[in-house]
Amino acid sequence: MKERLQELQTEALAKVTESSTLSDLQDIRVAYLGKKGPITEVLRGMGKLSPEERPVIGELANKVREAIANELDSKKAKLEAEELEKKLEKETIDVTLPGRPVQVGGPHLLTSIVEEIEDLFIGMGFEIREGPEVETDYYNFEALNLPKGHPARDMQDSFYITEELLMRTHTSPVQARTMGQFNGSQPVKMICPGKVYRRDTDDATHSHQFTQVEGLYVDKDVRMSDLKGVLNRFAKQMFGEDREIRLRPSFFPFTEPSVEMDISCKVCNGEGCSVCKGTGWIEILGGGMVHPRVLEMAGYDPKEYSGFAFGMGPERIAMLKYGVDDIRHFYTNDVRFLKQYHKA
Ligand code: 2NL
Repeated sequence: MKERLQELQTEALAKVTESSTLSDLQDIRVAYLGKKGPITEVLRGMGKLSPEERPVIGELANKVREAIANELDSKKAKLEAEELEKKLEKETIDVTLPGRPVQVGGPHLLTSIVEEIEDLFIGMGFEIREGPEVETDYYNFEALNLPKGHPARDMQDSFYITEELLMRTHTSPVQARTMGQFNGSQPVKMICPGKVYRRDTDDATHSHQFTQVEGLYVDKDVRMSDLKGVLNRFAKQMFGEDREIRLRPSFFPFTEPSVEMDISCKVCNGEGCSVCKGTGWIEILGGGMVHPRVLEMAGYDPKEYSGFAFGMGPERIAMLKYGVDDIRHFYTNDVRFLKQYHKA
């Protein structure tokens, strides 16, 4: 029996040495130390031994069991350590590799232009005011001297929501609302930037949604020369101190008299070229003296108060300033277009 136990130990230890996986080890453990294993079998047969032999064999069996278990444990620890080492090696991170570039966004060209216009007029004492894009028929048309039946109110030209509600076609209703709030009690000096909507077919120069910045200055004794001075400062700050402006007579239902402002063409210096279509001048915006009926409807006495107003399209300003040839570039969001205008 002694020899049998010794044999078992030698055999088991040899197998442990040969084993190379954790599941091999588990198989060996079950085979030698399990309930149906040879050592258990030896111990079970101890009843047949003499009382002198029993403790000797018992002790030996326990030693053999312990020796095999120890060997299994230390081999297990060794295999686990090796496995961990392999895993760590596979997961190694090279911290010296250069980082992946991160795409950083920036303000949209249109946002930058609108902010530039805002800053410029804030510098001349104008306040910024915003209002709803869904407007009532009254503030969008009626209050601006565009009574029912006026050709500019054609259903075909505006996005109507109901008979009384539509997407605003200009930002002037924000100004009509502001004047109405003050109701003739104080001067108004404001600009209102924002989105406007018209039922146009999109092409290089038209977009069904575009941007407008309108300005309004109502006070006692405001004159056309004030309008000219403010617009002259705007044009020079926006397009360069070397630019000249001129005002031409025009027509808008909400101003009387009405004007359009041109700036001298920088491309040809007034000589005439393809950009200015041979005239030496480029149209920038429209404006005029607020129509007395518009003042009256908002609660301002036209005998006491006068005012000027103007409106411009920031897309057009940006197109002229940066040579953008298609208004749709502002709304299709091609990064190759957008990233050209990031300062940072
Ligand atoms: C243009 C011309 C204009 C106005 C806008 C205005 C507003 C009020 C009263 C009177 Cl509350 N006028 N706005 C006046 C003249 C021209 O815009 O070409 N815009 C792109």
